[in-house]
This record gives sequence, structure tokens and C-alpha cells, in this order.
Amino acid sequence: GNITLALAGNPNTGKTSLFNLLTGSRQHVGNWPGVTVERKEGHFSYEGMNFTLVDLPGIYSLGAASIDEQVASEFLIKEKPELAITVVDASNLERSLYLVVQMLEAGQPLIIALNMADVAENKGIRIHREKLEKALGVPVVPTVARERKGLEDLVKRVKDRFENGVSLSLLAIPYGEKVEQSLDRIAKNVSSALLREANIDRRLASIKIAEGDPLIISMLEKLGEAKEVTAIVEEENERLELELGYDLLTAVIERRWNFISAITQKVAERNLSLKKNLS
Ligand code: BGO
Repeated sequence: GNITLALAGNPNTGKTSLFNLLTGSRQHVGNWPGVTVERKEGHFSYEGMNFTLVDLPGIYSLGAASIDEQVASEFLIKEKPELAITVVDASNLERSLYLVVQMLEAGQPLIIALNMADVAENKGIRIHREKLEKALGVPVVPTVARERKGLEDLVKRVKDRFENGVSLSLLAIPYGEKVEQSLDRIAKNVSSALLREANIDRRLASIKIAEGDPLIISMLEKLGEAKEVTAIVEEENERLELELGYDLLTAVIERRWNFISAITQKVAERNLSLKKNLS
């Protein structure tokens, strides 16, 4: 059999370097359907297992801010890859974790390639790998793609995932009572037809609607539910504006960053004496 893996990450985290190292010359380049965004796919084998690695566009979040974000979001929702490798910049952990957290909230099983470990070290940043694994419930493999370091470990962890069927931990971010109330209300008002069509659960549907995810919105339109759901979101926005001073989308984004910031403080150690003196 052939296992499909997605390769995700922010721009400039070393995603292309990892893709090339893993797949070598076994690559094809095309376009994502309907858009002019390049789609790269490659193959690799490890101990008798065959993998197809699909390189997603480099993005900071799964949303609708750009074609790249839409392409990546749509692939994850529609294709449901069995596993993703999400490349994280160890020297910029906090920024990198937003995408990871969104993928985990969406129930996407993943392994973190903690790349640029050398850059982090030069900046005096040490990431506590095990604490990060525990905080997010996913494997974390340090890599230095430029020096081909950590590749073997990464591929081993990928293989382990399929051999041992490592259980998937769905990350539930605490959004706070007032926001949860809005999410619950939205969740109760989506049809099971939508959940079937999008292949997601109620809570994720409510989060995606709160985010204005274009794929979910277009499904709601197709099912004739968009008006009703939009009216509920508007009511909830008004309530939250009064109670919190900002709307649902702002609240969701802010709470996610709070969650990420707390994790970063727990797992990243800044030690100026570790810093290599480059000046
Ligand atoms: C140039 N450590 C270090 N130090 N650098 C890395 C690592 C790592 O672990 N991994 C990748 N890089 P992409 P995206 C470059 O191209 O794979 C480097 O956007 C240069 N080029 O070599 O493209 C990698 O796909 C001239 O750097 O990332 C690349 O995610 C001078 O990070 C850059 C310096 O990697 C981005 C760097 C002509």
C-alpha cells in the first residue's frame, strides 16, 4: 500500500529542504486544481513502507487569507491525509505553533519536525522536546535540514505512527465560557448533512464557521443553511462585543495565541550564556 503524507509549515522553515531530502529525485510538479499554485508531490520508501509526500504551500494559518491557505485547508479537509509532517522553526517557535494548533484542532494527526535547531541554538534558545511533545500530544523530532540532521529519526517516527497506530489526540483549546457558549450555539444549529459533507464533528464545524472558513461557508450555502447560521454568528458577535469588547473571530484567535504563548513559555528556555557570540 501507499500512504499519503502532507508536508505543512510556515514559509522559510526549511520545508522545501526537507521535501528534497526525503524524496530526492522522485518528485513531480503540477498545479493544484483550479489555481496556479504549484503542487509538488514526491515519494520515498522506508523499511518496506511506501509514502507519497504532498508538499502544501507555506502558510501561517489555515484560513482564507490567501489562495495558498485555501489550497492547504481544502486539501486537509477533503483528502484527510493519514499523517502530516508539520515543519516548525525552532528559532521562532511561538509563531510556528499557530498552524500546528489549528491542524490539531481539526483532528489532523501530525508529527512535528522541529527544524532550524542550529539557528535556535545560536540564538541561545533551547526547546524542551519532551515538554513540547507532552503539551501538544504529538511526536517532536529535532532536525537541521541544511545539514541533513534528524532525517532518519523523522522517518522512523513516521513509520512508528503506522506500525503502532499511535493514538490521535484531538487538541481542545479552552476558549472560555463566553466564547464556548457561542461555539455551542453554532454547533447546535448546523445540520448533520453539513457534518457529513465536510466530514467533521460539531465542535470543529462551529470553530470553522467562527473563522469564516470559505469551504465550510460554501457548503452551508449549497445546503441552504448559510443565512440562518450567519444570523446566529451575528447575534453572538453582538453579545460578545458587549460582554468582552470584541467579536467571536477575534476571541478565537486571541485565545489560541494565549494558549500557544503559555506553551512556548513552558518549553522554550532562553539562555544568554548558550548564545554563541557572533559579533
Ligand atoms: C537558503 N538550519 C539552517 N541554518 N538553515 C536551514 C535549515 C536548518 O535546519 N533548513 C533549511 N535551511 P527552505 P521553505 C539560503 O536557501 O527549505 C535554510 O520556505 C541561501 N540560499 O537552506 O527554502 C535553507 O521551503 C543563501 O536557505 O524553506 C534555505 O520552508 C544563504 O533556510 C532557507 C542562506 O529553506 C529556507 C540561506 C541561496
